[in-house]
Amino acid sequence: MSEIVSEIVAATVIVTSPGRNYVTLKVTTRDGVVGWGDATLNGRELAVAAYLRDHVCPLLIGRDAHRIEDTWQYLYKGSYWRRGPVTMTAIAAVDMALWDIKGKIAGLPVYQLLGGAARDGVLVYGHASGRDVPEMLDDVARYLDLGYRAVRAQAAVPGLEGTYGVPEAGQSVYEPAGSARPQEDYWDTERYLRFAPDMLGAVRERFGFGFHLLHDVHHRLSPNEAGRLGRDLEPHRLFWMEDPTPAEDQSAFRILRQHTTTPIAVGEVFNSIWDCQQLITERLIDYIRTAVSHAGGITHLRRIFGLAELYGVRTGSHGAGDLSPVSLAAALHVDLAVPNFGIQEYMGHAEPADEVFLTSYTFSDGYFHPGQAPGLGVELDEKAAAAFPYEPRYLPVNRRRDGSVHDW
Ligand code: CS2
Ligand code: MG
Repeated sequence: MSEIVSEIVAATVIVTSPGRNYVTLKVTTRDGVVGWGDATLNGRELAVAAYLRDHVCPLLIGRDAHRIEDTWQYLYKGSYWRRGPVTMTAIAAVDMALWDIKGKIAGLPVYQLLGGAARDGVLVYGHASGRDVPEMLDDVARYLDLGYRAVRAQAAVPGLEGTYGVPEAGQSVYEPAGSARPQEDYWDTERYLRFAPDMLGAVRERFGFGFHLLHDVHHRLSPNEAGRLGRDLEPHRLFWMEDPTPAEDQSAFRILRQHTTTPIAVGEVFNSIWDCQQLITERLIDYIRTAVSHAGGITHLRRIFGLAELYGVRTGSHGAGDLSPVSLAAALHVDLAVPNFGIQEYMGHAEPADEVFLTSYTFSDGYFHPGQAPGLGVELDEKAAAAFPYEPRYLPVNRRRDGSVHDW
């Protein structure tokens, strides 16, 4: 039996809602070293909190915090019921916390444990949006003035209430999980397909081609409709068209890929390498967007990105506001170290979050850096967290004009 170098003596789950709900795992070793892991699954937060509290935390006590791979295998294979967003988000939180501890004990930022920096900074893209095209264009201008070199553009589709990606009036950061029961949005594909090319064309018309322009379709088209959109977007030279179709239908991308050269990015709803294996090995996508908090943590994300590198697929990690600052920090450490980095999403977090999560990452001239703090570089203030109790919040549901449910 191998010696326990750094014994885990406590593992607790903190649910807090500074601007939105977050679930955070705290792992403590006998020497008092604390590691943090993000366990937030938007709209299903308490499922992960319970999975951790009832089925994972008790099993961590007495384990060696240094044995990250063994713990990952123990939790993944030991549960028998593999994969899925709840299980893999729980495993991700443990994984992040153990990498945080390992870095703190070594006195090194986690990216140094992953092979060191492969680049000077992490290119990020911001979220420009508007309730109409002029408002969206002004928001793009704001991001460019802030020094962003890549901007995602989303605007409300005329005639559709509650278009994805557009904050409510007064919302500083778009928060889709805004109500105690799912808000019911109305969707019309034809309206969207007529509107999106002109909307994105207006961005190029006003600002030119000197920066990366991205757009999120958010899972809503058929492969043929997505091929039509991709072709209509080709003159606008997008950096990527994101989630054009429901991501789980991997073979559908063979159809889409034949219709357009607009780059494709998929993966934020995936939680394992098996969810994207076909997309990567058949080169059906250009960017893989798996998130450190939903795809098994740093350990599994490195496997996914390693497979992607073999096939010329670059990374484009999910970084929405419902991934906590702990996730953003973990993603930045991986982004800095991987050879096939593409871009990192940065949506930002609603103000009160910075009262709870004390971060070390920095932004300059369009690039983030995770910083030199040992571990992940984020600490959670438990006293501050206690001031923001959990509130039930659900993501919206999309319906077509005939009332049937569509992809949101
Ligand atoms: C979006 C996300 O950021 C994105 O690319 O797809 O905002 C997504 O809608 C949320 O993470 C869902 O919780
Ligand atoms: Mg998305």
